[in-house]
Amino acid sequence: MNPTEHIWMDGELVPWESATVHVLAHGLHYGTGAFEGIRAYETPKGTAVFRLTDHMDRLRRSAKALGIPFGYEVEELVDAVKLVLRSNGLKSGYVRPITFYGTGSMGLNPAGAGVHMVIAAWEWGAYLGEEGIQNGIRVAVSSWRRIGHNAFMPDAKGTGGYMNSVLAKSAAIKAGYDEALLLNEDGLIAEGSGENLFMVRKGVVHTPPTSAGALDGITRDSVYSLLSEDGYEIKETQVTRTDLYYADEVFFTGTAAEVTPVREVDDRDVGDGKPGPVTRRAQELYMGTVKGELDLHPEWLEYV
Ligand code: PPE
Repeated sequence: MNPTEHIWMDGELVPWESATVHVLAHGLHYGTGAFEGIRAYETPKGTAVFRLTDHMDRLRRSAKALGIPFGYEVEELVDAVKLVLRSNGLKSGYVRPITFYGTGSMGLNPAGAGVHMVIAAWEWGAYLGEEGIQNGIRVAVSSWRRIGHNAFMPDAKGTGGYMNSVLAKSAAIKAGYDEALLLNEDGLIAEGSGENLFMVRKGVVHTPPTSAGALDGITRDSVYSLLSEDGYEIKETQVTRTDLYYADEVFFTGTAAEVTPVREVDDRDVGDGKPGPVTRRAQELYMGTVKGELDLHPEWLEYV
């Protein structure tokens, strides 16, 4: 990770090294926080942050669901992100807003702990490798189940829930795969450790619903619209592990992962083991849109 110059912390820019938190912060002990992952791209009209307002609105929603006080207007945070990008001279990059409980209270009840809001940005290349974007990645169904709606909130981006993703990701890497695929308690596909899943079978594109334990991904929503507007039949469907073994194409979507083809599931080739035409089209449409080369959804680009 390459440090940048400034991080925005509770309303002001501070030097990267000074953006620190006390070791007794509530969020550190209990995972009481919410975060976002956003990307900014260089476009012909200058740097644009992709669906910035939608990301900040999801942060507000996550905090609301988790009961964390949110002392900002979404617009103020949108401006803060632009300031962070400008002050660091970043033409493109990854933006990480996070809100969490700080010090002032120990024990599970967070009342009395201050709430912080931080926005950092840095350059971040292909999340699952450039090779993965080109030729696809190898994934395996995890022995860890995706956190369920009875115990936590898979569709809120709460920091504590990510221990579930970390366990699944680490086990997958240790076993020699690139990424983990998580089932929910009913054995249906939820999502990857940090990505949503799409599957193509008999010409129809499917993605699991949020009720199956998937995050309401903004890339998922974007790719859904782009493919649908491009004429593809696409729907939210419950997807089983076997569906993936029979699928013609599988791909992941996410801010960090963008559109990453999956070439193997559980040591079985997906289709003929190479990224298929729908996956390629999704990549073209998505990357063309975020980079402002296609003018399909100009409202998604928020210029710095
Ligand atoms: N599911 C999970 C669990 C998830 O973390 C992400 C984003 C997605 C789906 C896709 O959501 P969206 O980015 O709105 O399309 N994961 C973020 C963090 C990854 C990380 O390693 O940290 C991201 O992609 O920025």
